[in-house]
Amino acid sequence: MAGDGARAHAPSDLDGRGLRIGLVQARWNAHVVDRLVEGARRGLDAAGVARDDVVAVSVPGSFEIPFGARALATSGRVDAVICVGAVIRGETTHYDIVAGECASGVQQVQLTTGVPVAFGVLTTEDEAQAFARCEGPGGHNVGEEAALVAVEMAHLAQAHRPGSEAAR
Ligand code: DLZ
Repeated sequence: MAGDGARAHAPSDLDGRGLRIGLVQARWNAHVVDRLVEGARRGLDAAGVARDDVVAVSVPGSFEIPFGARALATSGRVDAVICVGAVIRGETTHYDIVAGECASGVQQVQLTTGVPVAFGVLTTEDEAQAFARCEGPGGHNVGEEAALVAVEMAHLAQAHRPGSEAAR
């Protein structure tokens, strides 16, 4: 299991003001996912993203997350998308399919649309592992981390957009 030292800490000067962020939330394992959403919103608040600039949608399960992410990414309404969901092996007979399709679908969406998509989807052996990754303020919360990733990558995408200073 990855310790704290293995996590990619976000730059301390992340500034999300003016960014529009999509949030895709799966309804399966809502007791876990709701905590990831809280974490994601905490991260966005901390980065200065305005609450009105967050476009949230829910989808039935993690298998549908890539479709939700693509809908937002191609809408022209967001600079980046955060996905949150929880696939728990103990409760999911086709865990590998749901988790694998979700992850590769999300990657495909960001690479084909050019809109960054942060992967805040838990894939764990059991519920205890899931709860350890969606803690409250000050604790480890993958949703919060994904929010900061979305802000960082939105800036990267903007900086390298054709016609931008860095793209010349
Ligand atoms: C069907 C299913 C199962 C068994 N387990 C999970 C899960 O642990 N986490 C999750 O997000 N979704 C699960 N799903 C639902 C699928 O993601 C999907 O919604 C259905 O297969 C319908 O396409």
